[in-house]
Amino acid sequence: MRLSTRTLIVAGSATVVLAGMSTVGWAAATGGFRDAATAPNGQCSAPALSGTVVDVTLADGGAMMGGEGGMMGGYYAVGGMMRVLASTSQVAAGSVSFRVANAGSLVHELVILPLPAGQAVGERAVNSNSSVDESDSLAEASRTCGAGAGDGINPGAIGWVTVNLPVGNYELICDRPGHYAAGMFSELTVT
Ligand SMILES: [Cu+2]
Repeated sequence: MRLSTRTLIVAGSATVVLAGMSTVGWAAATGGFRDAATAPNGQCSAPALSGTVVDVTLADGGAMMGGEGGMMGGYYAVGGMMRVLASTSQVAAGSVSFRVANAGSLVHELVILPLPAGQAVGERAVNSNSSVDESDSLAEASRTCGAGAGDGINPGAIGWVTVNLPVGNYELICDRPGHYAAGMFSELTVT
C-alpha cells in the first residue's frame, strides 16, 4: 500500500521533469510536497522550521524504471534524471532551513558546500570513492525523517536542516557514491 502510493506520486513527478520544466521551481510548481512539509508518501513530516525555508527534491528517475531494486546502470542511462531540485536558487543571508524530500528510488542526501570563486556547480573533483571532498560542508540533511546528519534519506522520506548562511554562492549536492557525477548538484546564491 505504502509502496504503491509513493510510486504513483513519483511517476507523476518524473513526467513533469520530462516535459522540460526548469529545475528551479519544479517542486513548487507541481505541488510536489503537497502541504510543503510532508514526505512524498506521507511517512513523515517536518516540524516548523526557522528562517527562510527552501524545499529540495532529490530525484533519480527510478520510478521510470519500475520502482524498487537495483538497475543502477538503468537510472544513469535514463539520462539526466538524477537531480537536486530546489524551490529557489536565491535566498537572503541568515537562517535558512532546507526541507529535503527524496522522491527517487535510491537513498539520497543533501550536503551544503560553499562554491569556490571561479568554479561552477558540477565541477568538483570526484575521488576514488566516487564522492567529493565534503570537508568544508556547512551542514547536511541526511537523516530519514529527522534533522541534520544521518545515514541518508530513504526513498519517499524527508529530512531537514537549518543553517546560518552568509552571503555567497553555494552548491547543494548529494554525495552518495556516484550521485554527484550523475548530476546531483544545484547552485544556491545567498544575497
Ligand atoms: Cu543521491
